[in-house]
Amino acid sequence: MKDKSAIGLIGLATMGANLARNIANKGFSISVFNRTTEKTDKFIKDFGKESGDKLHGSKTLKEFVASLETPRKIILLVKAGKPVDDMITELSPLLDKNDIIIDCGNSHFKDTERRQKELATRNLHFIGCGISGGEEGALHGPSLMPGGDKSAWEKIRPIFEKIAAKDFGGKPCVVHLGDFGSGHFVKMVHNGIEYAIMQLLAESYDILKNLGKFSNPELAKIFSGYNKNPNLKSFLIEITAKIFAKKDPESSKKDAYLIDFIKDSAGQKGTGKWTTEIAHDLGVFIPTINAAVDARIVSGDTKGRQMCKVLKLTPTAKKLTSSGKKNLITQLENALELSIILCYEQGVGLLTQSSKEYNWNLDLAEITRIWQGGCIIRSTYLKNLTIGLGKDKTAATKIFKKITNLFAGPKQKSWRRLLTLSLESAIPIPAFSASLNFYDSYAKAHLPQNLIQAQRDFFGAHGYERTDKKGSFHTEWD
Ligand code: NBP
Repeated sequence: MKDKSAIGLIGLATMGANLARNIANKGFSISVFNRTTEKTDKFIKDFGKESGDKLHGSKTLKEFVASLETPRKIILLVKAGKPVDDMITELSPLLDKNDIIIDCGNSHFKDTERRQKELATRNLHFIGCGISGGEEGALHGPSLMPGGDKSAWEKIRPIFEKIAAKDFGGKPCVVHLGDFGSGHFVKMVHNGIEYAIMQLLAESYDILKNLGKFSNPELAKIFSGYNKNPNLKSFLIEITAKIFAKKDPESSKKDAYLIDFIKDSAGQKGTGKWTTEIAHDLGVFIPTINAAVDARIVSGDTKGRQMCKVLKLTPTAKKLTSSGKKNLITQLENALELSIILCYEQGVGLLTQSSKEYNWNLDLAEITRIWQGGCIIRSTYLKNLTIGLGKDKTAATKIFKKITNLFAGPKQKSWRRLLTLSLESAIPIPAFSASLNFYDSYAKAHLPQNLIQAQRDFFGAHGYERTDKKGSFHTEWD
């Protein structure tokens, strides 16, 4: 290797390998290293020639570090948690003042803050950068959510802006979000929203399949139709339609669809759980995200579900007529539209509160803008949200009115009707119910928590506030 590489990357699993190829394909020279050397060798054998001579493999960390331009810029894409700390411990003694480590894994934002502070004591810069888009995004253009050291960001900016996806206006889906763990926090909230939308789509599938009795090819058509609605058009609905059309490659039967052979217990890695934990800590109401995390938990409780097979279900819904089936498709589209809008709303609520709590000064319009391309929750609705959260107050008010009107109209009626029908059919709809509860809780002038306050004062003398006078009051209730 004659010249030193512009950037380095450690961790050649799905994300790292594809991001390294993306960087090289965009014309930047990059050195790569992986703990297991065979993976590096295979990667260089498979893709070393893909972008001319831009990709270089290193067998040792020392060789890797020596191959980089200074200040060195090193992306980590290793498993989140202890592997990130282990890697930093091994790597940092080999680095020089002002070198930059960028953790692009799904790290917890508090770990990112700790790592940035520790490395700063050794004059090393640290950036915690969320990445979304899966393997395809990493290869062709992900949404990147960096937070941390601003001066270090300026040094990696030209590369990151080139490799990122583009928003609807053609700008790169990357921007420096704030200090410390802000980037990883924004990625965590992105994943929370992703959990909620995926759960709403899973419930839609259950309703259409078990209440509407639609076949897989019909489901593919229905979801493709939903994807024409400008408020629903999104990556997740697009792939959902494709999933129902996929034949089972293992089956000899011609009309066997893969979806019917997949176990019904979903996994989770932690970002969803972290989102619910932090929302409770900060006192932010994100019921659809919470419901989605719970739904994955119950789906994974295969033992408990097996034991509960003795429980009897007594659905009361009638079989749908053909016009009932047609109505169901529309009712579901309306319910999905409103419920998904509220998933984004809950995420934005959590970001707003975290920004205040941690002094990040997050630009919400910019966050929703960088989610417009490359990431898993990309959708055309985000265009509205970016305007609604932007600095042009007239445009924001117009969008806000448009969205509020959407909720006030007949779509709300069909949302309620759909939920009733699903409950009467014994179809669990935790995310749909949570979304409607979110709406009703904010829209209602009075909540019944006056009773909770009275109960707390009754048994614990906690006091209560009155609606007609200022101050705290206590009553001897008994
Ligand atoms: P994984 O999360 O599966 O991690 C595998 C990589 O970590 C391999 O390169 C492995 O090296 C390395 N590694 C491990 Br495990 N322990 C290590 C250690 N102690 N020291 C050094 N290297 C170690 O890979 P991934 O799915 O590509 O994800 C990478 C990061 O990106 C994760 O934080 C993930 O949560 C995040 N992310 C993933 C996706 C996705 O769609 N997969 C999307 C967005 C973000 P080895 O080859 O020697 O075992």
